[in-house]
Amino acid sequence: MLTEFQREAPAREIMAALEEDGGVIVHDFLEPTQVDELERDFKPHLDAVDWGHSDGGDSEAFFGRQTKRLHGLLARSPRFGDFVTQPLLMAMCEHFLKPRCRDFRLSTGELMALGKGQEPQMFHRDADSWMYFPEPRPEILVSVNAALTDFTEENGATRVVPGSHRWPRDRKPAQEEVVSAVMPRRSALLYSGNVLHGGGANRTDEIRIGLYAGFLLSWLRPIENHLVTNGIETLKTAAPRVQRLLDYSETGWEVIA
Ligand SMILES: O=C(O)CCC(=O)C(=O)O
Ligand SMILES: [Fe+2]
Repeated sequence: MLTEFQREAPAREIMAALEEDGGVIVHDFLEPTQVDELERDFKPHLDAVDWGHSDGGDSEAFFGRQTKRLHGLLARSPRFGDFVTQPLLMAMCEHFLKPRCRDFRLSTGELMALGKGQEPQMFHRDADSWMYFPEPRPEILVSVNAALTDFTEENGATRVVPGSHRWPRDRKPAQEEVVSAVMPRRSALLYSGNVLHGGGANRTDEIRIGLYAGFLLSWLRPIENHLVTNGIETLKTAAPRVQRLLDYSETGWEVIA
């Protein structure tokens, strides 16, 4: 099961449930104005690309055909900086990542839109992007998928297999072990990089939009090169804590400036 919390719940209770089940739902995670502003900022960028377009890799087998995936999100919305540094996410990183690194980094920020006819995504573990990591693998990645629209059973709510972050690699989930992260707009799914999950099928005319951020041990290489996807000017003017999370440093970039 996925335990559901209000954002005001004690962080240690949320982290304990996340540790136990590999995922939790947090309601009212985004402020009403925050979700409106993020949606407004991203909309023209989503509208500008075709379905099936992913600017972070073109593996249709993994992402699907009726989906849009956008990166470089700080350049598209300055509010993305507040999103990725909000206290509950930082508490999650402190809890799961800080014991294994001096700091943590954003691996990637991704806007995940699922359109009509999107097929269910294969179950996977996001931390498998770092395949070479020795097993049993500790928590190296923890993520949030925040609902910019309602997530329903019909429109593609993320499917999660609670407890599977502790399963042997080859164990497959039975149907009754799968839970859909059904949640209203403004809620968020927090989950372990080791938990089996995948996007659901969208059998509606609605577009389901999730705002994803994955946080990684600072000594592993992020999926996204934030300097390239966002551009130097965006990172140069970001708040210091956002710069640190996106691994911006003063030196190096001037050679291409
Ligand atoms: O769209 C979703 O709900 C999840 C997508 C996902 O897990 C992924 O692309 O890694
Ligand atoms: Fe995933």
